[in-house]
Amino acid sequence: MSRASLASFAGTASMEISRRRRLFSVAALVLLAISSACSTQKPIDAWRAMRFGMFVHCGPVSLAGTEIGWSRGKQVPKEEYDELYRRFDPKDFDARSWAKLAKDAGMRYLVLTTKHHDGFCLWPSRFTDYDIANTPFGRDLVGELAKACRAEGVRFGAYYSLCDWKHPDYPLDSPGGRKKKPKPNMPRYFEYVKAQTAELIERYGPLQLFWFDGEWEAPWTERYGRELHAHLLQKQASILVNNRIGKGRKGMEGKTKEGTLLRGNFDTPEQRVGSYERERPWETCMTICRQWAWKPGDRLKSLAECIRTLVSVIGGDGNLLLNVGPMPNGKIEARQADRLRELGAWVKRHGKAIYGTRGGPYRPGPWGASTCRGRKLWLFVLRWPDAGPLRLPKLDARLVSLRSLDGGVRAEKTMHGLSLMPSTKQRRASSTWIEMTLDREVLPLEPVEVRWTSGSLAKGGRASASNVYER
Ligand code: FHN
Repeated sequence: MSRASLASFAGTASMEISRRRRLFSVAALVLLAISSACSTQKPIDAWRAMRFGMFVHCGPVSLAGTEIGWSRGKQVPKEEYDELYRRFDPKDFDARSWAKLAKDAGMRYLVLTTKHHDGFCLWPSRFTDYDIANTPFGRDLVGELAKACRAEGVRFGAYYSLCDWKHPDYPLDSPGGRKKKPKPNMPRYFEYVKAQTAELIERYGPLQLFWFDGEWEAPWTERYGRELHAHLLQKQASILVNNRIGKGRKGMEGKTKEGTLLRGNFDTPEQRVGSYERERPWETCMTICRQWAWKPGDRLKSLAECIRTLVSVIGGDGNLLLNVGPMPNGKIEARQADRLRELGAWVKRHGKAIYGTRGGPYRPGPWGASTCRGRKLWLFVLRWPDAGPLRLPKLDARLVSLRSLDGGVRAEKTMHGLSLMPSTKQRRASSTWIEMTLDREVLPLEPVEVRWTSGSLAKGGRASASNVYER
């Protein structure tokens, strides 16, 4: 190669190197910006963006196949229930497989019952002998699962019951406290709660959250809640807590109204889809079967039920915490695991319309639900009218484009908004996914009801006024 061409080759090469260096530094700056944006995201916003988690109700009660806590002194005599731990040996427990199942299900966080109302502790606690260290299993189930979740990139949270029907210092010995303990000492029990929750953070933290429960019973007070919250924030400033740390939760609707009572970071509707709410974070907790803990032959929710629940919850701007109850051998029952993997495949396909989205602006209803992010708006049509189109009311925005990602839908702009007409085949589909692009950010738009007429007129049934779906 001549000197001249060598020089020009070298010149080109050095230009190429500096071009790559420039590209690399731009890429590095972009990554830095993304990572700093993520790291500056508030914990509650990061949690809400995850939208979907796994709840796990686990304990020696799985040997009886009855409900955790609640069956103590009912289906299972207290003395027998309190001795189950001596036989508790989940030999096939594999923390990594639980964490991987959560991930395969599309669940971005996992909440484990570290201590339920029965008082048994799934970790070797310095403050009690009624714990996993004193079972044939002997291993630190909480520690192994926290580690496995970290390895799988699944955030880990601890369910902890504030009531404890076994602990001698907690005044009540059963739901509603039919009988009192002989020498209760609630102030000392409160110290035990503080010590154990601090122990869970120190041993397994940083935890994403504490999922408190059992607050409804008389011995727990707002004052205890406030003191416990301050105590935990001192241990871990980023810790999230649900509204059950205080006394304001209204039943299974799970909301703590704005006011003087301690609300924690999110509300907790239980075994139901929470009402549409975008101001206050909330999470529906629900069983994939009927029982929270393991029950042989329990009824398992269908895939369609799981999808409808997930869509309706995130469409209402909530998170879904879907519960499994592991078997006494430590495995999650194959049919529950299969259902979760089926659900995971659906979630994976629809992920861009789930993770990091907000609910609305079309409010959820029998028709389905919607989510949004930026100028994108996604519809999940879960049930078309029996005949005719689904009519969507006007939004205060211009529709730039619409794509039916499952096909089979014809869209028409009308003076009232949008008319979506499915093909015969699509009308029977369990879910139809449609992506819309608007001319502006979607989140600020005023939410609207979708007037959904089941089309019973088509069957000559009684005239059904259009059903505005009230949550
Ligand atoms: O009594 C518990 C029940 O066992 C379960 O843990 C649910 C989950 O949130 N919470 C309580 C019932 O409200």
